[in-house]
Amino acid sequence: MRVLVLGGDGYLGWPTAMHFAARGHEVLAVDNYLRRRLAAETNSQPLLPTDDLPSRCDAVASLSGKSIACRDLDCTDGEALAGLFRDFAPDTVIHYAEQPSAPYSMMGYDQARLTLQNNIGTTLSVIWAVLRAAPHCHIVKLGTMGEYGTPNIDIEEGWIEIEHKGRKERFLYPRQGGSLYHTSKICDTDLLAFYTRLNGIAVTDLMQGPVYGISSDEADRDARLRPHFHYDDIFGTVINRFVVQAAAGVPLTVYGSGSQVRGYLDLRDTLQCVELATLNPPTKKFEPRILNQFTELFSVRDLAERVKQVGDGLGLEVGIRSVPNPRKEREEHFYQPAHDGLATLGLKPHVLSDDRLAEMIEFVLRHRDAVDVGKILPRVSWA
Ligand code: USQ
Repeated sequence: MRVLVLGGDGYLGWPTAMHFAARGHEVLAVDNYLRRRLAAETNSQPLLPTDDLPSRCDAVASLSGKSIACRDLDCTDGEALAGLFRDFAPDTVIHYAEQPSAPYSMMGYDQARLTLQNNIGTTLSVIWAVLRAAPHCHIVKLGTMGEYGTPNIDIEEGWIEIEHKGRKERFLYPRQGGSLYHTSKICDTDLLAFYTRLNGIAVTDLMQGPVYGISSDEADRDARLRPHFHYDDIFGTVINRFVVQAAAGVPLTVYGSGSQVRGYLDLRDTLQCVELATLNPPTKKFEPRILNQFTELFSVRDLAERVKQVGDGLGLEVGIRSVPNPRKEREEHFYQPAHDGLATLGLKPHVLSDDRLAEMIEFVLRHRDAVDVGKILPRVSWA
């Protein structure tokens, strides 16, 4: 297949490009390095520096003989993106080209505007590039479980049937984002649903939970192929942050009571899920397929205790502290999201084992000198 990866420089985009190239697909990775720029502006650089896309594509070619093409392009530029679709004629576009951080989106007006303009702008450009230049291309879009929030009823996979005054209708599941970032993804889903309803384009919207992990099978081959790994309060996700905190001797930063539950997954399972979605396009026309993408539920407190237990086993003395929650989120809440769709397509989850956590902590210990503890405490408040 011809696979276009938008956001191909990112934590998930780069391993995705390598994963598809390793399986013989023709891959074009596109990025304008927005996340790198925002990380530099907010002093949130990753643990280790990473090369730019052309250098990493060269490294893949010399190590494996597989080629990944790359382009520096702003995906909000609809004309340029449509031109790219015309030239490359993708069978699938995997759309990660978004500002991915909830805290960043809550910093102030400029960051709020950038998040909305970039995220909704890229999604609109992708839809129009498909309509204008590649009408049979399947859009695989990375959404987020955070679109649903934490409602006091079971969360379905994207859709819910509601009976009201004796009549029934099927709707997109009600959404309530916990940050402006999550709200931008809700808008993306609405755009995708609207244009699918109108034009019958093929869309899969993957509602993903927080991802953890340092590497992937392809990235393990060489240090130059590792994706960037954030542990700061803005771009780092919670398990990655706890692993670095344990290695650096900083007490784990549990926000509030730590009873918040989310659905987590290993980075390698993101790759599996995206591949399963790509190889099995949706069968219903005029409706996006929505799949909930996570493998295990944990509370933040459970995670902190797991990381502490594994870290202590490695001879570290890991502390846990409750810091005032900088976010406005429910801490005590019901959480029961369905996630059968990807399992039905064949997902074989990697669970969060003690070995996996130990491997991650040991990796960070080898790079302990690169940790800047000034990036750990939360700097952005929702208030
Ligand atoms: N948390 C802590 N301590 C920390 C960091 C986070 O207790 O040091 C808590 C947060 O309050 C939250 C939970 O851990 O309750 C998850 O936070 P996170 O920072 O790992 O995840 P989040 O900001 O929600 O965003 C991440 C990715 C985003 C993706 C989302 C999936 O950055 O791109 O969409 O996970 S989800 O959370 O399901 O919306």
